[in-house]
Amino acid sequence: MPDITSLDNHTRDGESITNVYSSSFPESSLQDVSGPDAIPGHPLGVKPSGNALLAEENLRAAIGTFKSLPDELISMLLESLDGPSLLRIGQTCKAFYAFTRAEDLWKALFIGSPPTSFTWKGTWRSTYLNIPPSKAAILDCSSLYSDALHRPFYCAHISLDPYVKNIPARNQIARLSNLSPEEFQDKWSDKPFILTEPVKEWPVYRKWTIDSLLSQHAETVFRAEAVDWPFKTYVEYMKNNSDESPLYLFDRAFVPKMGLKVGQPDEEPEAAYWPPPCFGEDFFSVLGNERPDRQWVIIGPERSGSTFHKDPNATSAWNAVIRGSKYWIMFPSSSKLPPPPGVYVSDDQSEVTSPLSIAEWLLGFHAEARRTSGCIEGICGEGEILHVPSGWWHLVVNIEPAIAITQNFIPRTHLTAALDFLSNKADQISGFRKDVQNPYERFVSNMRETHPELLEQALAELRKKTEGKKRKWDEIVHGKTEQDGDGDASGAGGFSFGFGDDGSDVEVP
Ligand SMILES: O=C(O)CCC(=O)C(=O)O
Ligand SMILES: [Fe+2]
Repeated sequence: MPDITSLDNHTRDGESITNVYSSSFPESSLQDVSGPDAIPGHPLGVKPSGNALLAEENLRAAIGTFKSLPDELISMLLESLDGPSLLRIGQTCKAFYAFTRAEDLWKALFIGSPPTSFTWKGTWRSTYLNIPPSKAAILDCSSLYSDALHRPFYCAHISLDPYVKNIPARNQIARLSNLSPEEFQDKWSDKPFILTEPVKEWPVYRKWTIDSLLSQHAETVFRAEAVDWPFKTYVEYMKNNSDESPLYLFDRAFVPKMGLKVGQPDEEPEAAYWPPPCFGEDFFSVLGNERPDRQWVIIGPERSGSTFHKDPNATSAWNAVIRGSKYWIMFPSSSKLPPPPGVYVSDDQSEVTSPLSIAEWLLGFHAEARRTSGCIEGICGEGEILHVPSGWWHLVVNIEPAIAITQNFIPRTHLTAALDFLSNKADQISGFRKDVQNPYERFVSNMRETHPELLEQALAELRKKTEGKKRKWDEIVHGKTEQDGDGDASGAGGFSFGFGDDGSDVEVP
């Protein structure tokens, strides 16, 4: 880590400022600045851009030639600087000081060259520069007006209540005490639901708290997005950060790392937890130790969570909350349905683009999503487990600090979807070890040995689906070509035609 502390030797001279929100946030999202959920003033006093209209002074005037660039571009240019350069440019004027205080810049520097040993100090900047929090300068930048600088701070402090409360009855996720394997297979494998009983039987439900994990695993290194930190460091981070998108601990190797035993209690008396029997078999287990990643421990502070995605390899999943609670918002998907509001998908569905943070999505799209048909919402509380059916979109946010275990699986009813994915979306397959070549062929060959009849049924279903889509394609292409009267249905003349939907489940030749 560079020794650049001396460049940050300013004195604290900020004061708390009541914010006036610009028109870039929807009115419904404005917070009552005097209520219990009041958003604190920006630490440097930066205000939203709209305030510049009536301001007498504007610190931006001092940035010279850079004045002609939008704030977002200035921030992007700063991303190419190293720590000492950021500190130097931050000393040229208050406006650049505020720009160079953006936490994302320091987070990227930290992740790009992680120090071998460090103590979390409440911000990425203080941690990277190794500055005691009391020594970090706070200049008064209250005459600087920038949505780009203010928005991440605002998003890190909005109350989640308006989004997670008052869920309309029509959207409420089903809540059941438990299910039998038959009920799951016959009625529930395509629907999200919450079970309130099974997790309460697990030893980890009785034993795990952040403190109990800390006492046993303080030095155990877990993966949290791009970093591998000892648990004690992650807990320091969890308890003291103001990130818009808090770093999320998501570790797929927690079972061996924590020395856990997993299995049904009649077979494994020392099991720490077991998949609820209602979910039935997981056909990926035919791959033995060549199966893709399947289970994760997930730990994060309030506001951490997962932006919209579908689970890998067309698997279904369960997600069990051991401590805390999670708000879920989910949508079914099909080639005929658009993705959820504010989510954009490439034609082959390989790339999903949604606003950068969960808070920004909630501010901008939640109201529309709640009105959209198919929307399912719910809160999965401590000791409850939620089912995510194969192919469903979901966004999840922790309403309080949470510990969860999740597991992905292929149930009988989604075997065809998994075969379809593995054979037709080979470029999107994920979670397999690099040395596992051609997962589709391996899966089919192991299924043929262990479950030949089921495999034949699923492959026949897949062929039927593929032929149906091909027929539809031919009808549309031929119909269009005949109507156009050019007489050439081969398409060789450069005529190209798309369904215009978000991508079919089966590639059409
Ligand atoms: O608990 C969460 O954040 C949800 C995790 C999730 O969706 C996943 O593991 O796929
Ligand atoms: Fe997921």
